[in-house]
Amino acid sequence: MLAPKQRRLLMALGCVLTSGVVAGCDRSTPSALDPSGPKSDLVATSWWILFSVAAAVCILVTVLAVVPMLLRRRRRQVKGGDGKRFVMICGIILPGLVLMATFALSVTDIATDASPPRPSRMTIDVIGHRWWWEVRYQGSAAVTANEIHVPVGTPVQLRLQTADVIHSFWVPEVMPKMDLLPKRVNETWLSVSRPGTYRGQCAEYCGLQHAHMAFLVVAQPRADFDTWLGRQAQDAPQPTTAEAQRGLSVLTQSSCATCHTVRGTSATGDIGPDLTHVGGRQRLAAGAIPNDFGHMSGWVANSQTVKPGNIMPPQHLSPEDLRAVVTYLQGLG
Ligand code: HEC
Ligand SMILES: [Cu+2]
Repeated sequence: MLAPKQRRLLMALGCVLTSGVVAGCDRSTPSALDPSGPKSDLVATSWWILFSVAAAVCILVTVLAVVPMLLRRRRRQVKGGDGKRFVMICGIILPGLVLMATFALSVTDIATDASPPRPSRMTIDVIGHRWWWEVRYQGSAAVTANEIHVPVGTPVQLRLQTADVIHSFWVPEVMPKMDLLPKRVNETWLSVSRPGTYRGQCAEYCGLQHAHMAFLVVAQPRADFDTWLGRQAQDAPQPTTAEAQRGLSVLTQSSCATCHTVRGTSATGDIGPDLTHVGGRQRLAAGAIPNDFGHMSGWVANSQTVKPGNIMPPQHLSPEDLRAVVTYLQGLG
């Protein structure tokens, strides 16, 4: 029988272990062990190899430590051997071999990760801002924010830069982290093997709203992607209703235009996200809120309640102007 103190200790240990396992079962958080691309396949495979090696070493060492203790308890004679030889083999040679093998694995993985299997035909510039992502497609007028569409199964070249501090680009199911460093362009590539939407996140603490610096990677069949890109490259559609027309005037005549661009209008600011096709995005403010009339109105009226400390100040518009500008922006699909 266990003493009460030991029993309590055992129960506490059980709770810690099971809560760890249960937390790992949450499917809504993207996991690097759920790969959907060649780069994340590489990460997941090497994770499992390293985990198995570490687990095997852990079990071996535990057995080697516990068995002699049990034998001594039973007062059995432990055969004395040559201690030096044991230390030489199990303490130096064996760990050395294991470390060399895992090091070799990491180095080959880094080399494989560095270059795409096929040359990429498309380049996307991603610029990190506090606290959102600017996305530009080379060879196209398309500019978007916090939503990166790519054709499925095709390697895409990424050029990562930052407009302010260090950020880190991470899409757990698609690719490992890559930092965005001031005054530097970090080149990497990305390929998604299955159509779908994958959540990415800034993985380097960059200030107050770092946690609200998410983005989506949307992998589409080639034809859908081409349609999407063609539309994004166009100027904003002309307003068709009186309400939307009023919204356009509010946008171009108030402070919005000093920070935001809507291509095809006189708004050409470059502090905030390009709003030319903002109505078509799934979420606003780097994943913080869904993109619908209500959430966008709340954001424009006072984004500081949604994302305190972000660069967009509260906008003092009349209720009619607010409704008009949001109607106009929601119509920019
Ligand atoms: C001082 C600059 C500034 C002004 C003025 C400004 N904004 Fe912004 N806006 C920003 C920044 C920066 C962001 C991104 C904030 C973030 O996600 O952290 C933003 C985000 C947005 C977004 C969300 C875009 C997206 O894709 O996530 C909308 C919509 C928007 N602004 C509309 C407006 C409207 C309408 C006005 C005028 C009434 C306006 N803004 C005035 C800087 C500004
Ligand atoms: Cu960041």
